[in-house]
Amino acid sequence: MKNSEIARIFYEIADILEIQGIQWKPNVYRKAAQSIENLSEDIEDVYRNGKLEDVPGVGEHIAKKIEEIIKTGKLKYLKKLKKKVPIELEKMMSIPAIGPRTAKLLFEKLKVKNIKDLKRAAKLHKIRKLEGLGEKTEREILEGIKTLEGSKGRFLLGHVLPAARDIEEEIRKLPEVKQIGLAGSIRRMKETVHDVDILVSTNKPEKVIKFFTTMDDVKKVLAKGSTKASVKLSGGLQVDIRVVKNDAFGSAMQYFTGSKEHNIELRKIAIKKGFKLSEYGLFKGRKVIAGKKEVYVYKKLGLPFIEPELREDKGEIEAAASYKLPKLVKDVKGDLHVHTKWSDGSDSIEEIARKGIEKGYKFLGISDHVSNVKITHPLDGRRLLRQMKEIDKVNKKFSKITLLKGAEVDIDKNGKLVLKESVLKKLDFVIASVHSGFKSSETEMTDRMVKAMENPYVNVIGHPTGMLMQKRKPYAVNFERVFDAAKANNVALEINAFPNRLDLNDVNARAAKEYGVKLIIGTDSHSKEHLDFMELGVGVARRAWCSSRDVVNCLSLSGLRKWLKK
Ligand code: DGT
Ligand code: CA
Ligand code: ZN
Repeated sequence: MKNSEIARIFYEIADILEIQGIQWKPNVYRKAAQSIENLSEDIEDVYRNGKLEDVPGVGEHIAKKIEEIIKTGKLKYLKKLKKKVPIELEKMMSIPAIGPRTAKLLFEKLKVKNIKDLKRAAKLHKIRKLEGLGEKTEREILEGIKTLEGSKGRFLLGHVLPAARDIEEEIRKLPEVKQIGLAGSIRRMKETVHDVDILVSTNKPEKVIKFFTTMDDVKKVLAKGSTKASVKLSGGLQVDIRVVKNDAFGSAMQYFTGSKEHNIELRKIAIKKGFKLSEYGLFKGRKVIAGKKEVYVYKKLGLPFIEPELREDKGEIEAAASYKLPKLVKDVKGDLHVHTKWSDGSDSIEEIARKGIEKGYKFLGISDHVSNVKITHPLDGRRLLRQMKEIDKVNKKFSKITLLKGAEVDIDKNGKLVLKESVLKKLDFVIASVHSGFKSSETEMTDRMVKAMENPYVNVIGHPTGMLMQKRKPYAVNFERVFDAAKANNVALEINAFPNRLDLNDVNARAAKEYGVKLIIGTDSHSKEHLDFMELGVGVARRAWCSSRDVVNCLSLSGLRKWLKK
C-alpha cells in the first residue's frame, strides 16, 4: 500500500463527511491525508516501526484505520460512508466547478451520482435551474467533462516514470536479457503517456515474455505472443513489451520510440536514398546497413543523432540535415521553487538542503508562499524575516550548497504583489504567481502579469498559465505581451516541473525561447522528494529545444546572483 493510496482514501472520507455536513472532522482527515502524502518514509515502514502516531495529523483513531488498510487493503468505515453517499466523488470533483457542496446539491436535487448523470443533467439544462449554480456553472461543468474525456486513458509522465523504471530494472536482471530500454512517448518525455513501451533484446524471448506477464503488479494479460506482450497493471496502466534480436535493437529502438510522425518523415528519406527502413533495420536491397545501434540508422540516412525529446516532426529533421540541432540542456545547478514547513511544505529548510547536496546542487532557493489566502499557511513579512535568519543559520552548516532567500508571492487582481517593498528588497529572489481570479479576461490577466513583471523585485513568473493537467485549462493570456514584458524586465518564465503542472509546456516554452525569453525550471517542491521532479521539467525544456543558456538555473551560483541583480 503506497502513501498516496492511503492519502486518497482519507481525502475521500473527508469529502463524504463534508457532504454530510459534518463539522471539523473532514479537516482532521484532510490534514492526515496531506501529511501522509508528503511523508518521506514509506507509511508501511512507519507502521511496522510502531511510529504511526508520530506522523503529524495522525492520532490514535486514524492510526487504527491506517493499520486496517495496510492489513486488509480496505477500510470498512469508507465502505459504510459510501453506502450512505453513493456518489463517485473523486471523479466528480476532478471537475473544477464541482466541490463537495455542489456535488451534494446535484445529488439531492437531480440524483447525479457520476459523470454520466452529470453530463446528462447539464445537457438537459437542469443544472442552471438549481439555486446558486446558474448557466455559467453549467457551461463550466460541460467544459470540465470535455477536458476529462479528452484525457481519458492518458497518465501523467511523472506518475508513470517511476513505475516504468522499476519494471525495466526488474527485467534487466534476467540473465537472458542483452539490452533493454524504454521507448515510445515515455522516452520522448511527453507530458502524458497512453502506455509504456519496453524494448528488450534476447535470444530467449519466451523467458522474457513469461517473466513480464507474471510480474507481481500485473492485473490482466491483454495479449501474449512469442515476441510481444501487453499487460494492464493494477493501477490501470498498460505496458507493452517487444522482444527483438540483439542485431536489430537499434533500429527497433528507433522505430518504437516514435513519434509516428517523425518515423514517417524518416522513412521518406530512406526511400529517397533507395533504402528501406523498418523496426528490423535499414536495408539496401536485402542487406542490412544499420540495425545494431540507433545512431547508425540516423548516420546512414545522412543525419546526426536526434535526441528522443525532439522526435515530434516539428522541424528536427530539417535542423538535423543542416547540422542546426540545438545542444539540449542536460542538468541544472539548482532549484529555486521549494516550499518548506514554514508554509505548506512538509520538510525543514535543513532537510531540503541535505537533499539538495545529495543531488549535487550548488544552490537552492527557498520560496515559501506569501499570500492573503490562508490555505497554504503563507508567510507574512514578519515571519519571512524570521525565516531569513533561519536560512542564514542553515547556510553556516553547509559548505557544499548555498541557500538563497526567496518567496513565491501572490499577484493580486490588480497586478500588485502582496508583500511590501521593505521586505521584497531583502530577498535574494522573488517568484510572482497568480493563485486566484483565474477567470479574468485575457486582457485583465495579461495586464496583471505584465504589471507584476514591471515590479523591479520580481525575477520569475511561477507556473505562467495556471494550467493543471487533466483538470484546469490554462488561463487566457496574450503570450506576445507576456514575452515582451519578460524580456524588457529581465524576468524568467518558469517551467514548473510538478507532475500535474509542467507549465510552461513544451510548445509555450519553445515559443518563449524563440522569442528570446529566459526560462527557469522549478519543481514547486512541497517535500524533499519532490526535488526529483526536476527531470520532468528538464524534459519539457528539452522538448522545447532549450540549451543550457536558455535556462537560468543552469548558471553557476555567481552567474545566477549576477542575473538576479538585473
Ligand atoms: P502514447 O503511447 O500514445 O503515449 O504514444 P507513443 O508514441 O508511445 O505511441 P504508441 O505506444 O502507440 O507506439 C509506440 C511507437 O511505435 C510510436 O511512437 C511509433 C511506433 N509506431 C506505432 N505504430 C506505428 C505506425 O503505425 N507507424 C509508424 N511509423 N510507427 C508506429
Ligand atoms: Ca506508448
Ligand atoms: Zn504556486
